[in-house]
Amino acid sequence: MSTSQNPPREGQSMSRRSFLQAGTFTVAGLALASAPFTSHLVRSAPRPNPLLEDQAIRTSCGLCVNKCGVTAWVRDGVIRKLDPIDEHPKSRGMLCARGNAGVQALYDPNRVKSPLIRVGERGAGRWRQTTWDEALDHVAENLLKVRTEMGPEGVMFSSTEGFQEHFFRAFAEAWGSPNVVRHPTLCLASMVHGMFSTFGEVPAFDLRKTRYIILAGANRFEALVTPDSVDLMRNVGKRQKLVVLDPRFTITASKADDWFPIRPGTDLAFVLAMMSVIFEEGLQDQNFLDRYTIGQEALREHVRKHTPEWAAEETGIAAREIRRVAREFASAAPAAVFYPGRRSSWTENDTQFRRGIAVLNAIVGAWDRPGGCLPKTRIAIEEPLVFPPDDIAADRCYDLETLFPLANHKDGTYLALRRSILESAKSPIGAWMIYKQNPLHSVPNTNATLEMMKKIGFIVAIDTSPSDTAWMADVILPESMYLERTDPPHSVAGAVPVVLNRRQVVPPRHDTKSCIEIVQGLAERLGLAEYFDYTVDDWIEAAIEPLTINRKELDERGFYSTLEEPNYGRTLRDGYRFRTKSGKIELESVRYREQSYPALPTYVKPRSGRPGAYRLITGRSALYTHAALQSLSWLGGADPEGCAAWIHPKVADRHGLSDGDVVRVRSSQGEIEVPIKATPRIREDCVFVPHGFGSRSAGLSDYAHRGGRDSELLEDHEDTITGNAAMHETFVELFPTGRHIEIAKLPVSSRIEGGLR
Ligand SMILES: Nc1nc2c(c(=O)[nH]1)N[C@H]1C(S)=C(S)[C@@H](COP(=O)(O)OP(=O)(O)OC[C@H]3O[C@@H](n4cnc5c(=O)[nH]c(N)nc54)[C@H](O)[C@@H]3O)O[C@H]1N2
Ligand SMILES: Nc1nc2c(c(=O)[nH]1)N[C@H]1C(S)=C(S)[C@@H](COP(=O)(O)OP(=O)(O)OC[C@H]3O[C@@H](n4cnc5c(=O)[nH]c(N)nc54)[C@H](O)[C@@H]3O)O[C@H]1N2
Ligand code: SF4
Ligand SMILES: [Mo]
Repeated sequence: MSTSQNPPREGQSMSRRSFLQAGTFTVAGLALASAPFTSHLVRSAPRPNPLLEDQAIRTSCGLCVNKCGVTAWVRDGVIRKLDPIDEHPKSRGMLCARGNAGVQALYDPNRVKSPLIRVGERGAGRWRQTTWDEALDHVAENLLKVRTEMGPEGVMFSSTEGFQEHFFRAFAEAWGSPNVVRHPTLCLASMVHGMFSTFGEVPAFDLRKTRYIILAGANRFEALVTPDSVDLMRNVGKRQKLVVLDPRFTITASKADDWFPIRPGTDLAFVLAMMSVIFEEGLQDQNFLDRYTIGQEALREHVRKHTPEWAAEETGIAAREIRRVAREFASAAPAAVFYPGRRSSWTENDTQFRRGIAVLNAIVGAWDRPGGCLPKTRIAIEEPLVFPPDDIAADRCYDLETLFPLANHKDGTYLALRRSILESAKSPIGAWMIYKQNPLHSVPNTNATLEMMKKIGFIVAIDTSPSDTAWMADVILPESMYLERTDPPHSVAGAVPVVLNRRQVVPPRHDTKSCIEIVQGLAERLGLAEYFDYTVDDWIEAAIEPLTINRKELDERGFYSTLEEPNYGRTLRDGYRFRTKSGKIELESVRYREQSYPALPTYVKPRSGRPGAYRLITGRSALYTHAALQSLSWLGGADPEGCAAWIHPKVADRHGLSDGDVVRVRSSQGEIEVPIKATPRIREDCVFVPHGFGSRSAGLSDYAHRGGRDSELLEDHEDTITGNAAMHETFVELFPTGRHIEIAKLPVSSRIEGGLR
């Protein structure tokens, strides 16, 4: 790296090319499917740093769930470059393309720069800039009005995880509303349930030591999850064999030894057939089964009929391949992992599929041993929240306990909650407080969410950017960006647990506040101040009290961990009780049986579409986080085709379409227009619409407006056990529009019209 690649000064721009060269990891995200996979993509050796005179401040990235370790190089109060932290146990020396673009996100002219109160129609984009005092008075007044008319339960709170989410949730609790919903039922609720109901916990995966790994639609080389993505990138092709099941030839598939373009929704058939082969050929770990599990006889009987020949019909994968994979997997065990996936919002039978994966890992004994699934540990830190003495008295506006008796009730269930609001004559919800969430993209069926918004009199979005959802709110309260905030430390459970630290790198550039300050401002106005009687600094001091490190050392290191290597075998000792009802690994679930759910992983044939319709699949790219960051020119500009829908060349021919032709994609719920990319990298019966494009907010740059909003198409199907959204149960039809765009030449301006300034 030469000095000419120094980061930009404020007002200066960095060319896309120099950004790409500077990015440690960018290449992986952009690599063509055929690009060679070399270890320089994940670099951990120290590199020459031309910025030595700059101050180096260590913190945690805030641009997605991973919270990677980052060093910010600061001179004269300006962040000039972000670098990875090489020895970080979670991100392991990686900072992805998005993480590098954090500099541009910070200096993005499109940020919300002060509190905004809507004037004119909702969504018309006319805002009045205001002071925090006035904005908080206005919000408090409206919340009190709702409390008087409807009780505290008339306010709904929704949020997505983050270092400051505690404060928002604590505010909902102090306020006293049970109508709280978090992101898991859009994301991983069914995976979590599948793992819990089998092992009593959600494991980590020993991907540094595993010899064989199966990823079913878990796109770890694009949808990054640390440390898993980095461990795979370092090992795949060397001492590890990778098998990928995905209807698309993803970057991950391009690095695999075997790629099977499985028919969507049939993965459990593959898993059951693997189990039938393993039992049939005596490849199971019998000692492990006898000692640690219950239900093996019932399971053996259950899978007998699920032969590879049967599964071949369901999945489209040849029986001999299923047999081969089953044998290879069992012979590599216990250093083998069938990875349970991350976004498990696929089908109505999703929890059963994820449980099937857990059970398969168990029968080969790939648990708590090197190279297998590993129980997690967590470093205890204090959480000095002061909670109100009384439990919340009011009932939820929907009967979650009856609908999904075994679901995680604390996090609510998004689709069921929305349905209850839409179906009631008089809305049970008068105000909606939204923290760090963009439901107009992330919740299936955008039109239904818009309808719900019409029934809610007052909506507040606490966001860092003018997202589509913020644009439809009545008040936007801008939170300071992660690089401008000191946050409470975050303890992340894992095979090697770690405490992450977030420290302010530069002061807020605009009139923004952090969540705790926003909550305190509201609490003061609402008579709840006593529950928020602390500062972030008080919190941090209390939180790290149990650690053998002080605040200064934590800030210098950027993280805290005590283990280098996993501690194997803790749950395999005599007398250990798994946190299931029986205390054993449950191949057959006691609780499922009690609730009349199938207690053994049970396959349900996926629904099929109307003639001429294609199954819609969705998912992410390495360059964006959900529907955020598309507006940054460093990312969007590097990825002109990213917004295009994938269709198979035969499908393109059938409809007379070629690359760049704009097609209308229609489902029962909505329609969008997107350019297409014809590629043999997708099955013929599927259409892939990349997630998060087609934003409508005029506060975002043109890049974010490219393509279509996939969520407009999704029907509201849900998993039967957890209520997790089921996002691959929708079928779409294609209608050429006759228009064509040069996708490589989509708008390159990052200016916006109207709105915020
Ligand atoms: N760059 C980036 N990284 C991220 C995120 C991000 O937004 N951007 N988000 C983070 C979050 S919150 C999450 S939950 C994870 C998500 O991580 P993943 O779940 O790995 O990511 P998705 O892109 O949603 O992956 C869906 C994949 O499943 C495939 N698929 C669809 N249907 C089927 C099917 O029936 N069977 C099989 N076998 N495959 C199928 C799709 O083609 C797609 O490749 O990523 C995390 N990491
Ligand atoms: N169609 C479809 N829907 C999906 C998915 C999909 O693949 N396809 N994926 C699902 C998954 S796995 C998940 S996890 C969910 C995610 O759903 P969301 O959590 O709604 O998604 P994000 O886009 O990450 O929204 C985060 C919002 O928070 C803002 N933000 C970012 N940082 C901060 C901050 O520090 N403070 C504040 N206050 N705001 C901030 C961003 O600007 C953005 O508007 O979406 C789900 N929905
Ligand atoms: S994966 Fe990328 S965006 Fe996510 S925390 Fe790490 S560096 Fe940031
Ligand atoms: Mo997610």
